[in-house]
Amino acid sequence: MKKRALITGVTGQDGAYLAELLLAKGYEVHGIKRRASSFNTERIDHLHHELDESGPALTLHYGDMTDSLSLLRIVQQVEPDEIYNLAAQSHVAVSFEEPEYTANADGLGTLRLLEAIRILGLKDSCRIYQASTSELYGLVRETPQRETTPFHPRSPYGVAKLYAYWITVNYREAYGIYGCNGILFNHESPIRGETFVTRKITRALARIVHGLQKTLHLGNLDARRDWGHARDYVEAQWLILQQDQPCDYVIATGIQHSVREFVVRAAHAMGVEIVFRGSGEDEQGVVEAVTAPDTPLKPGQVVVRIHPQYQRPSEVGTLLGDATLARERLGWTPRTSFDDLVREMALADLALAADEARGVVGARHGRHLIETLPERRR
Ligand code: NDP
Ligand code: GDR
Repeated sequence: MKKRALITGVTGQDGAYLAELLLAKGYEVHGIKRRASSFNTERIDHLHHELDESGPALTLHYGDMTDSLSLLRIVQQVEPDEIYNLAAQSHVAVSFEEPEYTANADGLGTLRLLEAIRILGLKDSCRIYQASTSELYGLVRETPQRETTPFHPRSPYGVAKLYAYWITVNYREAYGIYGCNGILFNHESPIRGETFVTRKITRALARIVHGLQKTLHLGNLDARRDWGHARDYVEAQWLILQQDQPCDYVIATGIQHSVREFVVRAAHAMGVEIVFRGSGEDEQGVVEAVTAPDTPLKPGQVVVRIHPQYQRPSEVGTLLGDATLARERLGWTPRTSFDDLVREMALADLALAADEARGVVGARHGRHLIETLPERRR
């Protein structure tokens, strides 16, 4: 019997990598997508459209984390062995502008799924993974952060995720539901959303190199993050649900870099040279990047400007995780180094910008994933 998994947020970065991983492991995979006025399945189209002998590799259901009835119907219909709750309004800065929606989707959405499991009598057959986050730590009380570090979220997003964290723990304690939190630190990839800082940097620099964009505007260059690769992190999500006992785990690399360092590494991977001028604190500060004189890439000057629009009302200045528990109990360690992550993102976005410059329009997100799929699914 194939195991059945339900992924909320399957159209997002992690959803796409996780769907691919579970399909490769032989799961029957179902995903929830929401109705949109334009296509929103770009990252998973290569999985969704492919057929094997037993039907579509990935089955999609319309639903929304703010709509209890749709969630109840889908959980009843699919009867999953494992639910991965990845759906969320996941942008920290946006959560300051849409705090109520963020609380509803990210906080109450988790409650709705847990209630569906309970009401439908699936508590002994269905395990649930909750996509918790290092944003719970916010104003850090201990470095590095581990499972026992006190929480102090700094955004409506962080606060909504705090509710989701605790309601998962509560349903585990109150009803014996197998529910686990993965407290994941930032993880990125070539299919990362384009408004998160890493992808914003690689997209913009690549477009600048190809003459498609002039300037990159950024906020706090001195923010420090523990960045890993999404491909490695979805493996941890799966491992977390395979243990005898449910538990909560920090997933991180244990290495920290600043946004400024990310810019420099990405520029280096693209053969352009960054010259910093101005300070991160100075809103008028200007950072200039000049293409190296010997580079075959388009010569000229690249300007990175610090813009107050990208500063947050309350910032999380530094995050650094300690994933010792995950290493000891799950046997999980990150495989991708920071340099390899940056290089992979930089090269993918250079290729994308080159296509754009040539006027090629196509399935942008799915492309690199397809390359990692087994032959039969291509
Ligand atoms: P993305 O923003 O790439 O994906 C979010 C997904 O949630 C998308 O599929 C989105 O759909 C869906 N979604 C948003 N709102 C709703 C809703 N109301 N109903 C149904 N679906 C909805 O996030 P990631 O893949 O990067 O992250 C996955 C999860 O992990 C999120 O919960 C995030 O908060 C959390 N997380 C992420 C980390 C990271 O560094 N990436 C670190 C720690 C936690 P659509 O495509 O239509 O927008
Ligand atoms: P984060 O990721 O807030 O950590 O949340 P993001 O990439 O948005 O920001 C990281 C840091 O970079 C600073 N920054 C900028 N950020 C953005 N988006 N745009 C800019 O122009 C910019 N300039 C500087 C930010 O201030 C911040 O300090 C991500 C999301 O995936 C969450 O869902 C997840 O829970 C956490 O990671 C862990």
